[in-house]
Amino acid sequence: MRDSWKLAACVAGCGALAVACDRASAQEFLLMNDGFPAAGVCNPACTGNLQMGFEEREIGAAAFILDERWFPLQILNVQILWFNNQAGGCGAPTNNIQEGIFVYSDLPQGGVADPHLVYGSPPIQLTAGFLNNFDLESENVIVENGGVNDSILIGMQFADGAAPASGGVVTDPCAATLVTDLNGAPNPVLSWVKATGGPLGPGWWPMSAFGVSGDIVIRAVVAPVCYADFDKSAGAISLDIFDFLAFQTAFVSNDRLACDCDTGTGRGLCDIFDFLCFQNAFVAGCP
Ligand SMILES: [Ca+2]
Ligand SMILES: [Ca+2]
Ligand SMILES: [Ca+2]
Repeated sequence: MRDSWKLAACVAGCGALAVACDRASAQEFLLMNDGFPAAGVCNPACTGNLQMGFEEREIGAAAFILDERWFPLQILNVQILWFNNQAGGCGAPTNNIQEGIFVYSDLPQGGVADPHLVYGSPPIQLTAGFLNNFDLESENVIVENGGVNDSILIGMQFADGAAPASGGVVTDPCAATLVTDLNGAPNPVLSWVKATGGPLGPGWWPMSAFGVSGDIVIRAVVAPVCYADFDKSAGAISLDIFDFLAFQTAFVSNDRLACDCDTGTGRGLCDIFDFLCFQNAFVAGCP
């Protein structure tokens, strides 16, 4: 990534995406750092920054900082906002096939070394203007643990960016690219670039190091492999009274993992249905 050559653009109608939440066997959670509407419906418009500085082979990634209760977890869907400067007179972009989606456990530790790689997809086909949804459920992508930071990192690698690796300048101003939001970034380690070169040199860098203040719009739908296992002290995947107590503690503190067990009354709302949901999950047991 050469610079944060940014272009404010209308990303209207950035996809009407329904997230499936009704699987009987697992609790699913949408992980997102960005400030776009969760359902991806922008009415009348969403605005973001097109990050045009990506070069071939570079990766833009979102990190999700969790805690040990979430693991092991399965990545069910990855969602990527992909857009070009249509508001500036560009037609449909021609660079809609990119290298792939990569899932890592833990955060980058600095330098060129990747965090532990969990999954890499084949090349992906994107559609500009939409929050592209990639269903990975059949790929059985399991993150056993989140490393020392209890985190996952999900990136898209460019095969065809707006800035070719040889030049370092934007040669295709109508190329589609990854988007960041405009309402700031609460945490500088949530959005990352794996650079091949540029002013900071090759390696993993927070996007803020390039002057980007927003959050990258890459999201994931995940499901803990054993949702009810809130207390890990008895060893991996074992259910006992301590899981009930840990759930109770989490519920009282409005913890998301507890209070989004049931989202029938809305996300982030803690009520009796979450208790019932937990009870059902506990009784259903673990794989
Ligand atoms: Ca933000
Ligand atoms: Ca347990
Ligand atoms: Ca709830």
